[in-house]
Amino acid sequence: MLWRRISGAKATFVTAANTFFIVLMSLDLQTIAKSFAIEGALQSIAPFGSGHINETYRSVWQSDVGTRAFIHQRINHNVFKDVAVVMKNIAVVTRHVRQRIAQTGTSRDETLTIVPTREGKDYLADPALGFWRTYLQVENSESFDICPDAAHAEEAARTFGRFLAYLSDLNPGMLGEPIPRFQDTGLRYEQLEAALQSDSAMRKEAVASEIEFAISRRPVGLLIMEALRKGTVPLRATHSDPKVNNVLFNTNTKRGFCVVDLDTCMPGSILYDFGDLVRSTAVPSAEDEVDLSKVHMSAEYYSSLTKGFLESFRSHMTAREIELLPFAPRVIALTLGIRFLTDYLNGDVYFRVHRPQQNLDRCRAQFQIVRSMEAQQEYMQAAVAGLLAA
Ligand code: ADP
Ligand code: GN1
Ligand code: MG
Repeated sequence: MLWRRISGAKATFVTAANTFFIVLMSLDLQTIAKSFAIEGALQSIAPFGSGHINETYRSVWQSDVGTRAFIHQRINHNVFKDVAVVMKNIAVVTRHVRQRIAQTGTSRDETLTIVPTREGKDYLADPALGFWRTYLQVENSESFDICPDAAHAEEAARTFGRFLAYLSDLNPGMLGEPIPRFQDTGLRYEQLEAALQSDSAMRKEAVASEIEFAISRRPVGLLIMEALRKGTVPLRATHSDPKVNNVLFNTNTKRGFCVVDLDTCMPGSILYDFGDLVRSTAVPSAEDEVDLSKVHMSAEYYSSLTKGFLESFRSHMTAREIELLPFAPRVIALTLGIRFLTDYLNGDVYFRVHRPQQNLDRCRAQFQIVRSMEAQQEYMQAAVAGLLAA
């Protein structure tokens, strides 16, 4: 398919052989950008961000009122089968958060603003070009793939905590499940099993120790789902992808003020959100780091994250949520490691890869994070207790 070839060319941008595709891509991108209700003249459009799932571009427009930037995203239809559910959830969440910011929030917080198509729809669905949406670019903002320091960690957690607090009175039933059973670690084990059975990419032999690792940690892996199932932790409206690069910081004040990447907002446990925040933020190495001696959870970052999160979300939490809080990062690192391993076994069909074995390296790094968290479990519990007592 033409668009696939064009997208593939994006990664190898510079070679002369790709020029033809780059020109076409930019024409298609212009068509896409111009399908949305934006005033003025399009000045430029270029790739933006570094996510594993969607493709993100930034465009700049000039009009009578000045220069404005927009974010265009191609929604990954392989991952998000029902784009209508994704976009409805985002509309519900942003409306709710905007109301809460106005009523109770600090004035510096913002949320995403969907820019409709010229037909007034929340997204563009085109048989050749795919599914696209557009947001206003949040001005004066920056995000970090690797958290720069403990102060940013604390601020990221405080910002996610505020976001969850805004959502705390949204009936989770108002949200659909854009990816069914997304948070369910039990399902991730089932998917690993299925991948092993079919061994479609014939990679099973190489990952015996990773499989053994995953199986040996199963009881801890199921902790959050069991609590949800028994009803000992509540089902809430959650973000479900609170990576550190999904919080925007103000470039001047350095304060967190906007949570983005709302594709996976859905009913679930906030333990998943806290856990994912810690596993992505408190590990100051790349997600696919191959030198495992560099991969560990920073106790300092963990404490800062816990402090920031409790500060803004503590008043909404139940006793059981607090009890499980120090275990959540371990559950989520294990779960994500299993997801990377499964995708590696399936031949890299879900997470975007830029080199062979990247998903296996990502899996190994997550399992190394699990080991690091296991070694620091007592500290993680004591830090929560200490902060609550303070
Ligand atoms: P992905 O699902 O691929 O991670 P995101 O929605 O997180 O895509 O977008 C990628 C990056 O683009 C984010 O990490 C953030 O830095 C930036 N970004 C996304 N939306 C906006 C926006 N509306 N304003 C400013 N930056 C944004
Ligand atoms: C994906 O879209 P992105 O890159 O923020 C994934 C998350 C993983 C994350 C790991 C819909 O997030 O679940 O935790 O990669 N998103 C989806 O980096 O699967
Ligand atoms: Mg993202």
